[in-house]
Amino acid sequence: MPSLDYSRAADLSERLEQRLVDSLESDVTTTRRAVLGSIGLAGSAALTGIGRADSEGEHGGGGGGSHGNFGAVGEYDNTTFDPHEFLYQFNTGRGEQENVPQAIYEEDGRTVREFEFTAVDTTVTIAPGIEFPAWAYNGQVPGPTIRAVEGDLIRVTFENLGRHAHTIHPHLRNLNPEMDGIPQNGPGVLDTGESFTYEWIAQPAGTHFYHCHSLPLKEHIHRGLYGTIVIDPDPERVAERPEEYCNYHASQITDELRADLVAEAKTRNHEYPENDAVNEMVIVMNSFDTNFDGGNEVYAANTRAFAYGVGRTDGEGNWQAGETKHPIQIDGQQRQRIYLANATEFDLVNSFHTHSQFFDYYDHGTTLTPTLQTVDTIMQCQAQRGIIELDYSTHDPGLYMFHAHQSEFAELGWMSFFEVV
Ligand SMILES: [Cu+2]
Repeated sequence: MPSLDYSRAADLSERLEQRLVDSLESDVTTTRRAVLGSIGLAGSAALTGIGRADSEGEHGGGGGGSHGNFGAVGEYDNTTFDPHEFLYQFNTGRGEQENVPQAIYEEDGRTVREFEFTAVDTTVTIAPGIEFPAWAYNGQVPGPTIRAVEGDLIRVTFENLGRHAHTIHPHLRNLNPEMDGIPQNGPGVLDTGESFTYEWIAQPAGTHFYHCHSLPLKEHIHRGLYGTIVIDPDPERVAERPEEYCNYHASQITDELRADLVAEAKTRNHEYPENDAVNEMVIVMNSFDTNFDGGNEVYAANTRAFAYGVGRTDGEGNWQAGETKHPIQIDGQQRQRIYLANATEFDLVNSFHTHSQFFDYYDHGTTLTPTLQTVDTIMQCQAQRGIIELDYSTHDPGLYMFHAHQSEFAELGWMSFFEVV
């Protein structure tokens, strides 16, 4: 890819990141409006930024000039949460993630996928040097991605080790109100030290959301207590009841359509080899109110501002060892599937836009035929989610941007790239 100028892309990412970090550090009352208009803020006397745990003063030279202070912001120090690893961490009960104790076994003829969740108070790094005081499931934001097959039993043993009362509320078709994870039902909220075992039937197939339902709701969510539940369709059930997975009446289902739906279901089900051919990723759009004024200062895909932006490289797709900020590298010949959820608080909607490519979208992921075809932008309300399927097989290798098309969200961290190789 000799014609591609990776360093120019890196420069731009760094300028945006510099502006964001400078603004967060320079004034505790920074609002996102101030960040966006912050030319004059760069390099101003640094007050203590809220939530800034590490103040090593790595900002030499007084912040960004017109070309930014390249390298001054740089890489993330904290590697306990890696947004690149998070993309591919699906917890199915088989021990995928060290900090998520899990097991898979049969019980009364049903597959049980069991997980141990713990709510803790912690800090998460949202931009280089900027830490946010979070409440988190198993210490990470977003919380661990749970993955099950339609009809399985998901058993979550939940212990609250945080200083506030929490719950886990799943967006699933849940027949037992005791398991709904709200203050009014079942165990209600769990105080510090309390625990409860939630049991949910994995239904319907789709991309779902879970979050704490304690009050005030907006605070418990925006602090970080949320994650996704991916429910894979069961191809055998799809063969029996295809009309439940598409926008067709049972009388309109032909043998051909049925076969197509079953084939699609196999590509979505992690227990079928057909699924191996698809590159699957989880992206949670989230945001952070660093000064607790009820508006967000930082936006991200999977928590870290610009984590999928362009860092320094040799220009041939080889990122240097230890780099924590780089594009999502994908094989152009492989089908790409993104399980996308919106966990943004305070703003009504978030969005996902791809450059130079159009995609199919499955709203809530509950259908096997697209609910939107050939679009390059979708929006999601709070807690809305869906599946995006992308194909770059006809594209030249190189950098393809994707970002929120609320342009201010993009400038405040929610801007990313695929690197097609
Ligand atoms: Cu909570």
